[in-house]
Amino acid sequence: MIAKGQTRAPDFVVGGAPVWKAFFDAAAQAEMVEALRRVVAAAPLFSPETRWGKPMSVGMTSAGRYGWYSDRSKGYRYIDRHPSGAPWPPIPDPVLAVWHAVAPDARAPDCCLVNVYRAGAKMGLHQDRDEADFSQPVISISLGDEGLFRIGGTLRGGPTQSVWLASGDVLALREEARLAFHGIDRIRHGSSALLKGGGRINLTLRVVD
Ligand code: MD3
Ligand code: FE
Repeated sequence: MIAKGQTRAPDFVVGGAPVWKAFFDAAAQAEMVEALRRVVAAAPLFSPETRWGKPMSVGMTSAGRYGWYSDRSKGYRYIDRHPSGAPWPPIPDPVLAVWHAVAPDARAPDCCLVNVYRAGAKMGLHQDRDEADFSQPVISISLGDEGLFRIGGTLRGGPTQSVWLASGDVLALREEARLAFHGIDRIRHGSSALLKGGGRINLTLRVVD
């Protein structure tokens, strides 16, 4: 469990984004996975379609007032209900605790996007710009198998840096990193024992409005 107001200096910075390695321990990671099982039971994973009609390889759902969604007809956006019509479940407390620990001055997040990477899943380089206020950070939490994260600048095609993100790692995207191009090139399937059958979960906490 993360104490509110717990602070720790980041371990390093990549592409302007501070990284905290193993911000929380294996017991806290398992607690978070249990909370996420309840989120997925209320709001089942789906594979959004890109703007071009191709299903993404990452399974997704959300918690909070808004969830991220995409389909061929309307493209990328936030919606206030799961595609089934059910309300999004609340953001679990242990997840909120991480936000308040690393972004104490930010507004409360209103979306926790849950990305599930099974063997072979990846996410191409993109910017996150469907939110209204880029002065608010995005906080990323990694769970399970390691993922190779790539981050560049605010222009597509510029130089990039890569770093492996492991279970319990936390990343803050703010200031110049908030609009950086970023993605996940590959997963080291089976590198963590946290999730039965392997896989990687990434949570991103966002202020949408
Ligand atoms: C840099 N997720 O959900 S987390 C995403 O691991 C997303 O699932 C990846 O990119 C994942 O949009 C990367 C790191 C991350 C998250 C949000 C960012 C980096 C970011 C927002 C702005 C800049
Ligand atoms: Fe992103």
